[in-house]
Amino acid sequence: MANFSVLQLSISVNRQKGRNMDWIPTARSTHLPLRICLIVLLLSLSGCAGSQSILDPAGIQAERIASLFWWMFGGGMLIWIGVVALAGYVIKVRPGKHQPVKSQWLIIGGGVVFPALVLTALLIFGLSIMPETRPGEGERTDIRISVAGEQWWWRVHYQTDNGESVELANEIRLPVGRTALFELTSTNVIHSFWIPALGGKVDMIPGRTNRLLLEPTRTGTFQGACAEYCGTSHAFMRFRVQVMEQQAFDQWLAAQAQPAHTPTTPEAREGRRVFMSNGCASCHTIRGTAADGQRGPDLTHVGSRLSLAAGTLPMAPESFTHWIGHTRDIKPGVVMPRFEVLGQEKLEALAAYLTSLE
Ligand code: HEC
Ligand SMILES: [Cu+2]
Repeated sequence: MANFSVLQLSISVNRQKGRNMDWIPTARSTHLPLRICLIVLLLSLSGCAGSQSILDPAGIQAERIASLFWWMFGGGMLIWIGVVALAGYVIKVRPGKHQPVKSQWLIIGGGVVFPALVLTALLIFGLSIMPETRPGEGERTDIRISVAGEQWWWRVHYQTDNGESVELANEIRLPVGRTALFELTSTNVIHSFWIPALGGKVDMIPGRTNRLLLEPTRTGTFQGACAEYCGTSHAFMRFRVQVMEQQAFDQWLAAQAQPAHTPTTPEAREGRRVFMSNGCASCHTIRGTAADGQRGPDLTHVGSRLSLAAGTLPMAPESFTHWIGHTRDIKPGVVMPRFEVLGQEKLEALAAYLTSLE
């Protein structure tokens, strides 16, 4: 946006100098579609970098996909330049001067042989990438994570070394340089699991288990999202991926496997009482307490998460009160009812309790 206003400014300066700049779009004379195109172009450039970009890969599989993209982009540019050059030539050339046989060869060569060769080469290159992202049966991997697509959040299970399964939600942490095998399922509609910086997207189809291998190459926080329209709040179905050093990852997973902390402050204790007596426990599990509901996310260590409600709100006590009091205003269509009736004091007690569940 800043670039756009600089452009406008320089145009108006040029106008004041009395130069003939009529051909350049100006703030007043530009057609609206042209201005919109410019804005969209500038804004879309900002999508090339950052934590949710395929052009800024942070994993082996994503690097392959990015290189496929650049080959296709470069090749496409060359062909485009060739076609434009030919079109320019056709405009210049005088009719009737060239031989029909030669132009026939041009049509067969450029219209049949050339595209067939280019497309075959691209297909072979594309297929050669597949084995690295699709694991074989029984392949050895460093960690196994199963992720189920819910409406509209992610149920995540880690398989620990001693065979335990640890449940959490909307967050995936991975050790750098290790291969992770994802087993992707759904019990409702079709979702699609996608971490652009780490690899390609894979659908989550009811009744099937799809598998995906990812191997991150650097630490950092990346964005994941559902890439298949799955209902009203599809756009709010996101998650964070944190790639960390092996030791930090081991500590984190060990902490996640523990039962919930017992609240220590009076406010947090009151929060736990409110939680247990208002039906929250019928939908949410907090390991180590009587709460064992399955409908919603496991909240045992919800306070340690990076975000709330599948990437919709930042992790903060205010987010808890805001979410619990206004679920359906924040995420239309969610199963969890709005608990505005509890009143601010009880909502704050709940927030104190849930924040303490680190
Ligand atoms: C009918 C089932 C149901 C009840 C009752 C319910 N919840 Fe939920 N809750 C859900 C579902 C489903 C989600 C996931 C919503 C989403 O992100 O799309 C959720 C999400 C949450 C989250 C965010 C979790 C995360 O990882 O992002 C919190 C916190 C939460 N609920 C707290 C509560 C509290 C406190 C109560 C009681 C006052 C409660 N819930 C009652 C179903 C329920
Ligand atoms: Cu979706």
